[in-house]
Amino acid sequence: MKNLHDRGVISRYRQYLPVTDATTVVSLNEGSTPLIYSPKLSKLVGRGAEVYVKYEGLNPTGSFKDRGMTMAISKAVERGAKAVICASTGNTSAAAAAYAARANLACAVLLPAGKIAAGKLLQAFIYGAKVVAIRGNFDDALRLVRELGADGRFEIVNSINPFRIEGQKTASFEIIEELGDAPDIHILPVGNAGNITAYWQGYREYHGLGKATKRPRMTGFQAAGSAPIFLGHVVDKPETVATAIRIGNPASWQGASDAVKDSGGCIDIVSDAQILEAQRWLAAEEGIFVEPASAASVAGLLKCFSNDRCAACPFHQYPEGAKIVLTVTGHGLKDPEAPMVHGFKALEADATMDAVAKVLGVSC
Ligand code: AN7
Repeated sequence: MKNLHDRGVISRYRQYLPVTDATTVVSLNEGSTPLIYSPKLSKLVGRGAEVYVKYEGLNPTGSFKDRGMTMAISKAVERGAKAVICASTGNTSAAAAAYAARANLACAVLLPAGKIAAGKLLQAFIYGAKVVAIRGNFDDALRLVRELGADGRFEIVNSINPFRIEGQKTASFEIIEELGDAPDIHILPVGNAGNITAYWQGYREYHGLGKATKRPRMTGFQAAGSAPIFLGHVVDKPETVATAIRIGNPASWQGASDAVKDSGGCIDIVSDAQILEAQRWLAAEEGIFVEPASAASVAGLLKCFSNDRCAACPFHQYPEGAKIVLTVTGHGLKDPEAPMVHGFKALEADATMDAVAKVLGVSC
């Protein structure tokens, strides 16, 4: 039978992942996402720099979570699990529900009530998960998931499951293969901090194998109202328009701190206004539509070239011709509401050439 999984991250990177012949691969052909050159961001950085956007919104469920979920669900099947569970700000639940559906596993998702973008909530429903809206935030939901998963009835597929991190590190492999080396600086949004931990692991592994001559400075951006790592303390009531990263007590806090410290990077913050403006800018200037949390990467890079950059900003000193990669983690269509702050409105016209020409400001 044709191997339907021959394009997923497990089949592509099998030798670097903890899978065996006993692992039944559950895949939707995730990964291999485009690394898109950004002329305008490259110009902003100057000095011959090349800036690339790793467009993770083009994964099967529209976010980077699919890379980790193919691993977590494949391993859950291998271990004989019958049901999986996760807490989520939306994207993890979408991915868990999809991969669980494919593997015939039951899936329960605990979501902060009223704080999930419309597209993500719809995904959990349509893929057939049991959706529980928690009267609390993501951190409350994750605490409950840890308790519910403790006795083995459910396999936890949050990023506290180490297989998730293993799968997500494959994004670094792809970047190194595509650029021929690691970039100098890598920028990404930070919420529960699993992804920055995973990228750093991937970069270290490929560097250790001689596939890269260097490792990038890992630079993470949190939303200003949900910035526990930046502030150095838990945030009890996290708030941000970027609901995906509305997290006050990240599970992989230590991993993020290590990545930043070991790589000479930093964790900084961007405001909701900066996030929404960067989201619009990336769509309107480069044709790349990402969700608000993902735009934190772009807002972060723009901040690095403003008067407001942080003391540890890697752009205080960077080499000529530097290569910079920004991960944009999720697709813009997941959250059709947040960008409407811009007040987009159609021009209206009667169905005549004259009327259309008039609103377009052209003559016919
Ligand atoms: C689009 O889905 O935590 O720092 O439960 O959906 O690895 O948490 C999502 C996180 C960035 C932050 N961008 O990544 C969840 C969840 C998007 C996201 C992040 C998330 P981590």
